[in-house]
Amino acid sequence: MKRGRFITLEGIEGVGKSSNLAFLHDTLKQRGVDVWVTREPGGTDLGEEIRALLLGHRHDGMAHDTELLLMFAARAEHLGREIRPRLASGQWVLCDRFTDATYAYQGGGRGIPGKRIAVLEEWVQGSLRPDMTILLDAPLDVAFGRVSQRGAAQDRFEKEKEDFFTKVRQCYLGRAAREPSRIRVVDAARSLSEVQSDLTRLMAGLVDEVR
Ligand code: Z5A
Repeated sequence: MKRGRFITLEGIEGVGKSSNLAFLHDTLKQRGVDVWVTREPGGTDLGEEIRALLLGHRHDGMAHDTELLLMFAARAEHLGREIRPRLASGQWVLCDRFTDATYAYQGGGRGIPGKRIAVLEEWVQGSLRPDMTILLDAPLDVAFGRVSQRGAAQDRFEKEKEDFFTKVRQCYLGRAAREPSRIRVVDAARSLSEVQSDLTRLMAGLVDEVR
């Protein structure tokens, strides 16, 4: 049995992750791929409880290390209960955010050294890394302009200042420059149909690789 492919979707808020997750799912299904869609933090009962702690405002002053450890606690549960068994059974997994988000938000945004994040990455994931990461990238004003039209209440991360998201975006782009074959940058400032034609091409390449 061939191991399934592990695809992750990344970017700052408002770049269109949620909008394009359903599109990626449909595109893969149309090509005959059995794919499970999930998100981080979350994806399990315990992971969703941890997500509520991380995104809600009950613990607004949470220490940066606590935030980092909770991200990886949720990830350990997600990997152990869902992601690894599904990949091993041949199912593909499409995940809204994964460890690149930890490097970008807790590393770039909060300032935790990448080396410390790498220790946890190694501990929780071993050698498991996404086969492909799609980084939806857009300037802050474009992404935030879209979010502001949504008018929903802001979570603990969304409350951060512009400078925080500038560092998050720079960190994502720096990682993509260092790992261009895994992290594929898609210009998300364009229209949804232009973004989705790039996504279709990327998925077609991935499906062709395994056939
Ligand atoms: N986090 C972390 O810190 N460390 C970690 O390790 C992990 C996560 C795993 C989870 O939030 C938070 O957890 C996240 C980082 C942190 N916080 N932040 N910020 P999330 O991923 O669940 O939610 P989000 O990032 O805040 O996502 P979002 O606000 O829902 O944004 P989005 O999914 O990227 O955007 P969207 O909802 O698809 O699109 C926004 C609007 O734009 C919507 O009205 C669309 O119709 C519209 N849109 C989308 N694309 C286009 C285009 N191309 N043109 C025009 N309009 C568009």
